[in-house]
Amino acid sequence: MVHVLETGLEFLANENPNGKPAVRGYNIINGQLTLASDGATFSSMNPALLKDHLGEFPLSTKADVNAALDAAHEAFPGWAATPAPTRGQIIGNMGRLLMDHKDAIVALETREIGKTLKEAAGSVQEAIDTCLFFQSEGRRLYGQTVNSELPDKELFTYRRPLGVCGIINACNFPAAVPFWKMIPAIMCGNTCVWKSPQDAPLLSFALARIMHEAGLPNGVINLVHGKGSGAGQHLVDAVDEGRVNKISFTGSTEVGKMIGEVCGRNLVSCSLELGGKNPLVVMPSANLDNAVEGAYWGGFGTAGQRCTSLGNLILHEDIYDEFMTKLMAKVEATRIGDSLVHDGVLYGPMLSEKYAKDFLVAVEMCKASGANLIHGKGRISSDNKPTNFLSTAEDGVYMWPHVFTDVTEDMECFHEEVFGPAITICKARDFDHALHLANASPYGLSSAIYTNDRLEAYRYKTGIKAGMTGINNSTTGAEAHLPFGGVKGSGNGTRESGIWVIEAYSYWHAVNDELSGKLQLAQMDVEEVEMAEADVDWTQLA
Ligand code: UN1
Repeated sequence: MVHVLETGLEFLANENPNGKPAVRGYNIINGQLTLASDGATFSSMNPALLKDHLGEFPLSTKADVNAALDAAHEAFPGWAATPAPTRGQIIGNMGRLLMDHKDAIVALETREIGKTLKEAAGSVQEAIDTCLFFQSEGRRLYGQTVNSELPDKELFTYRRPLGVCGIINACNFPAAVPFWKMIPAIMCGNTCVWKSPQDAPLLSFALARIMHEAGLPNGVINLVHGKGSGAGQHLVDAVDEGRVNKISFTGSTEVGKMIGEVCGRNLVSCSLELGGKNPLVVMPSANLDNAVEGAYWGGFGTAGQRCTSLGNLILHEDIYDEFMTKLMAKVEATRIGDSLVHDGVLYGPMLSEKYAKDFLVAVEMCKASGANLIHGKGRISSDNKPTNFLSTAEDGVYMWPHVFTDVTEDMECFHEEVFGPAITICKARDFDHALHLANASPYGLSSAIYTNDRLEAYRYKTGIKAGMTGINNSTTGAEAHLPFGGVKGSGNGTRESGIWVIEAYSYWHAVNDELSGKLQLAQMDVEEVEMAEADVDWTQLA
């Protein structure tokens, strides 16, 4: 076993059509490169060029996850005792290294999950922003001094780390989201076992190496690759075994509920960022061109594979026809392809074959719901492709943009998240109806309204039940220093990002220091203040 920084990259012999190498990927446990205990591996493939093999990665076993947990437990006391400003300095180094390597990391993200270069750059920038924010948070991590009700006694509060955190993220924001989780976790003094997303192991491996290069001590972040149902499940099972003090998960509502149950029965804290069916309302006073831009981007940017992507588009009946004409002109002209090869594409392939398969099932569900499919024909192929499809269809997993109209509240597709390039459109009679529809799905992650009526905007932001709301903006676009998360089926109320996330990775420790040299009992030995008698009749002044 060698330390992660003592080696270069190890390349495999196979030849890829784009001339790019495939690597031997490793877990990183206690700073060491390790394979799966039984030697099993899985492949990472480029979804825009399915013959492009990025590498082979360990299919981690229970023993591997346990080894990672051992390392995280061992590293915990030393890391928790490291001054928070020093922890912050290492995090700052991570941000600076990411800036140095940004172009390569961005291209790698695009190669591994097919996001456009522009969007991959956004995701990597969000990771950088998170590092720069938490670098200085290491110099704060404030507690309070609190006045005691007794003399010669001081009260204090301190933030303490929770211990070993299990980190499980989805592959759609493979740089931003794990950094949202692990950077505040380690800033607070926790250590982590990170189960990388099955469809983004190489990017995760690169990021974990950069973290070590930044000065991260061994064992503070331990990376294990594998499947959600394999290594991910082993990590969750370890909660039942008393070996995990926190789980942070981004993924489906179904899996999130299972994790919440396991954590709940063990009284272990969990952060859950789950699905969404994000509504966007357009009212007659809106700037329609601007609203069309926002809806189009929210629905089809990232091939609709953000948890903040537009779900239900709710159009006021007075602007419905005009809006639809403008929207469909854009949808029909959508440029789709591999952004490593073509400029100006709105979206690339699905994140992987698995996401493509699930998306096609969801499209069938929308049809079966009774929604009216006015645009979109499933998977793109050479003889079934939209006008501005730029790549060779069979090279990757590409989907048409899909538009469903005449969607009503009683339909399954109104309530179910469709993770991919599809929007479901409803008509609203008036503002109250639009707000009702916006609140009627089981989710509450993001939401948006386009209006130039200030009272409507006010009523929307006070009436909507969602973790995030855009006014005259699309449903996406969270920033690294604002709280990110949802309510209802979108999560358990915990937040990522900004100062708010610190609550998720620390607990408050109240300390009292009795200086009087005697036992003074709170509530009981507190001197009572008598009120004085005064004889003024204030009614004389009235
Ligand atoms: C996600 O899809 O899990 O606001 C995260 C946004 C991004 C983050 C999305 N900044 O869409």
